[in-house]
Amino acid sequence: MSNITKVIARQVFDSRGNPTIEAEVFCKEISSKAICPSGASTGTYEAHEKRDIKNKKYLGKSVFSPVKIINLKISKKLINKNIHNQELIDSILINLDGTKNKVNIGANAILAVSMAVKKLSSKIKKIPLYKNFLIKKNFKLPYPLMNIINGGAHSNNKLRIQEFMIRPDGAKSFSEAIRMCFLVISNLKKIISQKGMSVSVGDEGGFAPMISSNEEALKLIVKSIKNAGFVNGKHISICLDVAANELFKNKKYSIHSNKYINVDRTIYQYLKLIKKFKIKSIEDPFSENDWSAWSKFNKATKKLQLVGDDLYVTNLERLKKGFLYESSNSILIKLNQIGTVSETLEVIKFANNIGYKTIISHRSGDSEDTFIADLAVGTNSNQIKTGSLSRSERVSKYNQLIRIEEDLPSKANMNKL
Ligand code: 2PG
Ligand code: MG
Repeated sequence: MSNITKVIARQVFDSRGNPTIEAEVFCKEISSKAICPSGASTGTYEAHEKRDIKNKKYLGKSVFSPVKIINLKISKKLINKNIHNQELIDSILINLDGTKNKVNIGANAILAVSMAVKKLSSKIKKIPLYKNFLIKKNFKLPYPLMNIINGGAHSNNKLRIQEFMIRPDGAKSFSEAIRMCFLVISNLKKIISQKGMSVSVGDEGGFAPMISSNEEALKLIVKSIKNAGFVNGKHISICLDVAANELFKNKKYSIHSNKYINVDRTIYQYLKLIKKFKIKSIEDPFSENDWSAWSKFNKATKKLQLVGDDLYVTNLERLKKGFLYESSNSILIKLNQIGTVSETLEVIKFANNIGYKTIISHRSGDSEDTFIADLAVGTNSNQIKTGSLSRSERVSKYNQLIRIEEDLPSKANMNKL
């Protein structure tokens, strides 16, 4: 009953309308499916996303070749393997590929299968997915980091910072956290439309008004927090993802304006912004290879949550380096940056051991798959970043967390920030 009998895959589409992979794993007539997400502002050290670059019919974006690899090669290797033995299955997938960055089979093919295996294992055990990870009891819910203004590579406005987020620090339950975000977002929508700007949304569901200054975006958020009846920095905190890889040239950064300035001046500008807008968390303030800038900034900002995304790419070796250099105090976790569930869990365990916070994250190209909601609860992660309260591929993760909250015994169950 718990041995794999079949693995199949198909090309489906993500929230940006690009092709992606859905894998389906079977134990006799029972099956589970999983869809691989895809990023836009990707780190250089991420595992490889395999596409049919020569197939002009889909502008080089189709995934028929990795789908074929699943149908023909992976399926053969996994038949008769015990569905509950995730580590063995993941190591078979890793070895079948045989490269460091999973360039042969593609991390997208491997991950879709790896997640489907995890899902089917919990289905056969008849337990919810969140109970099939690291934590076995005393489950807590993560704080949502909601990206309410989209810029950078996720929109076509001129905002340099990619994500302007809110985190409802004052919430005592997950449903209360969502209510607080809902109120801020509703007020933000009102303010933006009163200014005569469009309230259409970017890739992650946040508004993407045609503004160009970071400060202008931050002022809109501060006002919407106030209009919602909350205090910025107390009930709601402002958090950023700069995605600085995109704003880096010749050792200089163009984060605060379109002028490129050096690291020291960039840090000085950050410190001013943090103070003025009570910013609590910044992700990727510097580029993925600028380790010394990260360490300098970490020393200069003791209380700030400093999050490595493109810096670590959910990779154990890079996290160890960051720990050595004291580069940050938190790590963003994205399954498809590394490519298997087991490797992701290993990185989370290591982060826990060194006292780093873990933030589970979506990708800007995502799907109806809600795997990461369960992953956040099952690994006791403090936070989850999965866009705004719009676009179903974002809201589906929040809705899944609402269901998990209902499933848990007590309502006062938020994780510690
Ligand atoms: C990020 C992510 C998700 P992308 O930079 O953190 O918000 O974006 O998936 O485009 O890398
Ligand atoms: Mg990021």
